[in-house]
Amino acid sequence: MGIVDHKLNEKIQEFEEELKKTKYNKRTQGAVGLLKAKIARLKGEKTAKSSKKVHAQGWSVRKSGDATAVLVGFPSVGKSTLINKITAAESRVGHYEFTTLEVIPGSLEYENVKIQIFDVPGLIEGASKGRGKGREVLGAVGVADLVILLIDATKPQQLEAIQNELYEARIRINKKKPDVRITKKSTGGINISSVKLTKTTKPIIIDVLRELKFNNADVIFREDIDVDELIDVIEDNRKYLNGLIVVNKIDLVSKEKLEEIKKKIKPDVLISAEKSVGLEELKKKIFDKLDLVRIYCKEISKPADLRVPLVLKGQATLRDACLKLHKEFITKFRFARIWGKSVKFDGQKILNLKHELKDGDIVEFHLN
Ligand SMILES: Nc1nc2c(ncn2[C@@H]2O[C@H](COP(=O)(O)OP(=O)(O)OP(=O)(O)O)[C@@H](O)[C@H]2O)c(=O)[nH]1
Ligand SMILES: [Mg+2]
Repeated sequence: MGIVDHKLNEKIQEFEEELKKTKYNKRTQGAVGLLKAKIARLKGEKTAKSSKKVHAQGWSVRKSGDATAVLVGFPSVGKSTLINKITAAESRVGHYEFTTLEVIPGSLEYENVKIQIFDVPGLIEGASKGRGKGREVLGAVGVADLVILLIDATKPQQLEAIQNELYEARIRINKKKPDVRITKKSTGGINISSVKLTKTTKPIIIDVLRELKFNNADVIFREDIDVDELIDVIEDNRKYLNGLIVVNKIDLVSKEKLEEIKKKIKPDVLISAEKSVGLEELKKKIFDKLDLVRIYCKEISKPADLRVPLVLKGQATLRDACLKLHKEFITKFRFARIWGKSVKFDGQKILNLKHELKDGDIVEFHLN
């Protein structure tokens, strides 16, 4: 570590300690906001310095299939046991920690969709600062569409620790990107137009923007956000990913303990990978949470093959479908006839490529 890195780290630590000591209330919220902005700025400087290094150490992870999920959890929570059960992967399982040392991909076929699943080494506290294989694991998490947070039923406190590491690694789980637009300008100061703000104030926003080198900007808040979310928007390098909270090894705890866990961390699914309990429910939840749109293409006056969907993600349009099929489809597109939930009646003619498709739609393309 160079001398500059060292100084940066010291400064960051100093501010973080001050932040911890400061009680949050109306009177201190301005100081808290500014401290958070300062920490964000210093961390940004640090990353800019080390990003080259990190890149060279990263694994190359090849994505395949229709969507990718990654299993994240502390060492020995049963990630490899689980991937071996729900995919054809053969990842080593051990009773000791750090059995898995690289990314092991597996493939889960569900409802005619191919879901790639990554088994990765265990994450530990400090991972976001590079401890263990932290940076590499978090890098693999960043390319996934879904993060499966695997927690050991005998150690439910693991959830908070993992969420912290992901947060520090700029990954936001089950959150939408805030609807705030910042446009940088060369002069004119800071102009804010906004809905009613209840979690912060305009003077604080201005302080934070200035600290992060936005001295002239138009800022439009279309939703009520707090200072942390504001910093996320300003820095514009956060990843917003879907997440599932899964508790494993439920065979090791009593019914009462399990009820306690349910109340405390509100998991999406409870499983025992080793005893094959809850695995079908888990597969369904993975599929649902990926929010995929399956489209079935048909040729004119022929039925569609309902076994082979074209799989799109999230809010997919006809344009997205064209792009996935062949780039020429965009220029040659005349209209489509659609059967399914996205249209009012069967075989409706759609001319607009921006038309949003729904899961299960059957699409007949008419091209030039
Ligand atoms: N009782 C019980 N043991 C389990 C369960 N799932 C996994 N194990 C055991 O937990 C230990 C660790 O399992 P692994 O699958 O290697 O864990 P991992 O998360 O891949 O660990 P690392 O690769 O080291 O991060 C093994 O001894 C497994 O047999 C479960 O559902 N119940
Ligand atoms: Mg493993």
